[in-house]
Amino acid sequence: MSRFTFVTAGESHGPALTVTVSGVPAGLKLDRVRMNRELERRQQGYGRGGRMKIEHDEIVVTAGVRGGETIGSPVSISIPNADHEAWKGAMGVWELDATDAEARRLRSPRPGHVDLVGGIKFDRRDLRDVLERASARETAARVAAGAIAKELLLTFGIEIRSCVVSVGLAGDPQRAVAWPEMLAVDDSSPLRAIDAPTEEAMIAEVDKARADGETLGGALVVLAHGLPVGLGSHVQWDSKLDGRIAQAIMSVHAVKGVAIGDGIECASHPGSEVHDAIYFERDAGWIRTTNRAGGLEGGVTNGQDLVVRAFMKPISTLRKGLPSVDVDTRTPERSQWERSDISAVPACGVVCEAMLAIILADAMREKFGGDSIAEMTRNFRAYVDAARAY
Ligand code: EPS
Repeated sequence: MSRFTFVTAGESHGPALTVTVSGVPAGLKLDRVRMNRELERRQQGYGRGGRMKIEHDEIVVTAGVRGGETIGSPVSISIPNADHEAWKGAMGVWELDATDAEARRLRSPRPGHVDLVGGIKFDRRDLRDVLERASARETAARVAAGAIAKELLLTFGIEIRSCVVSVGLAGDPQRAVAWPEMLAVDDSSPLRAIDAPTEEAMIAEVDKARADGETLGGALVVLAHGLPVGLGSHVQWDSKLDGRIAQAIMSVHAVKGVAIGDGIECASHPGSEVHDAIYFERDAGWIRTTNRAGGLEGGVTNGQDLVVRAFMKPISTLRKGLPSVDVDTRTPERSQWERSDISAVPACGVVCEAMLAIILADAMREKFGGDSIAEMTRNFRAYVDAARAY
């Protein structure tokens, strides 16, 4: 199986998160430091909650890697939850402490979260059974899978980065971001914002939200750079890369909108202002001077930077709660608050990078196949040479 796919397991306060990635070719050298750095990036951001002070997420590889190199079998990674120690009574795998479990029971569902519908659907009276899996902690496992995808893409000179363009009312959700600007974003800045003055305004927004017991969403941009022409396909609905990317990004917790390139703005402009004119130059080959399409035409990469914009709603766990109902008594009750983030837009950006990396790694596997990196590289080079000669 040469497609790049993954499956995660794990509850937020259970023993560990795990992810199994299949379709990784043999011979891919993995950089453990770089992979752990991805997990660390996900934990950062002004406005994160107390949990991030407890966890120091690190990958424990349990399968598919030998001597730092993949061997073609599924790669399995676990990320232990340090906080499980404090939650053993309520989240033990084989035994529960009745008092602890009752104290940590979730009875008043959070509007906007899956608590209530998950409780009804899976017939769980303790909504914690739903909360635990729905928590955005699961994204640590996705970032681990994404880290493998990034390692694979890097072998072919493809890089992925993200930045935050708005938090609450600060910044501009539609701000265009070009690759050189993206490279200038300070990865260790509080919100990984596109520019410093906007970042200050974003920090002020988070402070105000904290004081008000509120939460905030925002918008982020993810770019992929160095892609070949021809990933994805126009011939069938589910092979179109834009659709696959939208699904992957939309599946990230709290993301409620996805756009490729100028996808939202172009709806209100005439065609001549939306499409990217095509030129041919002897040395450069097929080129464009604009990238409003965001690197995809007909669901196929055109060699320009892939531009994905994601819009995140405010996290539904508010300190001041929201109108809800106690599922036992069915009487009005504020939704339960437990430790959460005020805003997590930069972390969401890291998760979106991972999801985009996974979709692109899958598209690369689909196009170039091979069981080893060497074989995949031979196929890649032959195709790139042929495409250049077109
Ligand atoms: C998160 C871990 C969680 C939350 C957050 C993200 O840990 P805890 O519930 O122990 O505080 O901080 O989850 C949510 C925002 C959510 O809605 O569940 C993480 O590792 O990213």
